[in-house]
Amino acid sequence: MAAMEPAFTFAIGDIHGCHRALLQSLKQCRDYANGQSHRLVFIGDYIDRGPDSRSVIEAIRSLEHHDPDFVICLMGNHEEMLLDAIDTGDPSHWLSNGGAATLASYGVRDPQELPAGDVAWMRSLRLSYDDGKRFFAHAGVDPDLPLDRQPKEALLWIRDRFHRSQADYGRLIMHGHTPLDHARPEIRPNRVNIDTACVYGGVLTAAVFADEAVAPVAFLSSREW
Ligand SMILES: [Mn+2]
Repeated sequence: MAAMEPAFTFAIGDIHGCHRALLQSLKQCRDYANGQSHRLVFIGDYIDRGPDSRSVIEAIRSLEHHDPDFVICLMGNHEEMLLDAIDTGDPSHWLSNGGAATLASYGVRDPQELPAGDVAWMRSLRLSYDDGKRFFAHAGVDPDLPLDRQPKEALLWIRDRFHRSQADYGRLIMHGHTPLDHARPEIRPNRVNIDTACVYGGVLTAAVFADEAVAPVAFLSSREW
């Protein structure tokens, strides 16, 4: 039997090792839900650049472990870069995109030394999530393809062609991946970008969904420092 629809869904943007902002954001979500059922959808990019990727992974895995039906964890392109570093033996691309901060948070010098459990968890992450009203993916979607035939490359990496598109997908696309300047999410008729650049001095955003409305009914934001 499918799990009952929760009263609220919270979609949380790119975290990038900002553990303190994540804890604040989770508290804001709990306070907003005020004891009512809620689902958490993490948009990916848990690691890299910020101060404590290891604790971010630990916190999110713990949430998922305790409530697997109501915690949805998407893969980001940074998780893919880490996995590629391990699989190819060449970490240069990952390291040039903030991977060193992740290694430091684990106290290791080589991606091969990362804990097997955390690496397996990253491999297990889903690429998208469709709740019937919204389609969640880290970077967005290829506007020329149906939602059920999206390539991994688009879901994890796409930018301009998706950002420019005014296509009606039949779902509101919820995404991150491209950091925004003004610490405010970008709201368009067909998509909402919630990467408010936490790790660059912005905020971590949680979009709130409730009732029958397709669009977010609120945004909660928290800062790292
Ligand atoms: Mn990102």
